[in-house]
Amino acid sequence: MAELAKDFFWGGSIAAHQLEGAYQEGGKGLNTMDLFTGGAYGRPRQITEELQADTYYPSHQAIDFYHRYQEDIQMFGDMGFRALRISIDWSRIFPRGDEEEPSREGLDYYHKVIDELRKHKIEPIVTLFHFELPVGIVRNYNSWLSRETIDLYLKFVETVVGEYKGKVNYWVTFNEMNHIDPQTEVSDLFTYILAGLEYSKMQDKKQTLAVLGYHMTLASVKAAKMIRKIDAGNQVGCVFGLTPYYPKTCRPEDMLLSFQDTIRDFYQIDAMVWGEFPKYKMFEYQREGISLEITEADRVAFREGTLDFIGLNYYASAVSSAVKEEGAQEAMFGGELNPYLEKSDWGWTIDPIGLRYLMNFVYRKYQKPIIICENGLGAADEVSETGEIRDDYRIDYLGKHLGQLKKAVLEDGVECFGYLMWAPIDLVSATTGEMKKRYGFIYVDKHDDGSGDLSRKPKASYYWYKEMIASNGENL
Ligand code: BGP
Repeated sequence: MAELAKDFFWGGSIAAHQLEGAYQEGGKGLNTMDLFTGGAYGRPRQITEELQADTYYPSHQAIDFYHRYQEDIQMFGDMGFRALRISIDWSRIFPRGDEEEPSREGLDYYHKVIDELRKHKIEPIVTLFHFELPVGIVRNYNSWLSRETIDLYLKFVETVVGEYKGKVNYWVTFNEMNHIDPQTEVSDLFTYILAGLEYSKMQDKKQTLAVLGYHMTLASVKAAKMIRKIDAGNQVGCVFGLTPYYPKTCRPEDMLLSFQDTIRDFYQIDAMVWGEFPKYKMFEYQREGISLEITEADRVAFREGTLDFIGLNYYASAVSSAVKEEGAQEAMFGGELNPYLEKSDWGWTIDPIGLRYLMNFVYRKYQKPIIICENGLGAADEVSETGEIRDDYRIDYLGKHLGQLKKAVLEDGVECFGYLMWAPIDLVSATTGEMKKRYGFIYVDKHDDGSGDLSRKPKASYYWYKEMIASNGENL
């Protein structure tokens, strides 16, 4: 049987606000995630306008990667990682978002992280926006609702891409902007993490979401052109968090709805791959009374800023049912739960075949190289009395998903150049703010009540993934 490429990017994915901590060190400004409190499954995180005393903000210390990156990267290196997706926190480089000059301290910090990765022969894949939006940009420029924010983002992009030229070859413009869409009844969660704005407080919701989504898409295509201009060897991608929807029955209405639910999150990818903001989306906006300002310069930007690769974050599938039946259970982020599938303790469906389906769907649509940028299982791991962490359920989850990835590549011909597991080390959950929802191969002694000595320890899955990489997926 054919094999995966010898240089397949096995590795993991992390995001600054979920693990760095040190929120007031190195000249860092406040970003929106620093104002997001802890929550739990069924208890949403709260957004505070200012920092409040006696309130727990998980990002402030997180797992202190800021000071411990050497130890952590050493462990990733020992596992044989070939790539690590990190994010650069915008508020470490431009603390308020609109300074004339970037912070030297911030730039130097990421030099150290990137150098450390290179030392261990780990390819850095750098995300330029993984929800770390300087608070000053929300307060003074109305977040992504203004075009000034696009310019500030481009200045940040130009600064960091220029700074790390020759050291970083893979850039990701945005993480999961697709959660912004006027058709989606989004919660405060997604509009807050992407734009620092609360959905429930928006005046004209559909119009606001459309403008946010459009401006972020435009920022991405402009950045893509800029990144390649700085170094023609740079590869530019954008990462999308996608959910395949299955029809509940073969009723044509269910089939149509499942298509609509799945494809809803694709308009930005269409724009970034086809080089034009989609006509069908403009048609929808017209029908909905939404107006967008699209200039001639925008049109040129779309044509010139297409993607080199597509990053996929995949966690779960869902079910579309045109007829609401009694007893049907709602899935976490839309649609219904699939009665044929198990779910995690946080209610996320576990569907390995969904990964193969999604990879095929995306590849057949665009025929662009794909990289899996996130996939993993959040679970409440326990340390046994003898000090081990036996996360066999995670090994089972990852083994099954990787088995499907292999089929997508080797049987279906999907061009996929890497798998970056979320998250190789326990860190703060984006949706709930918990430490209890652990994803890592590496256990971190940190708990939601603030206790723990932050020590690191390999789990059973650590050794499993290491062996899997050594065999280049042979043993799956
Ligand atoms: C994705 C985000 C990540 C990550 C992941 C898991 O949407 O890109 O930042 O957190 O979801 O979600 P959670 O941490 O809420 O379990």
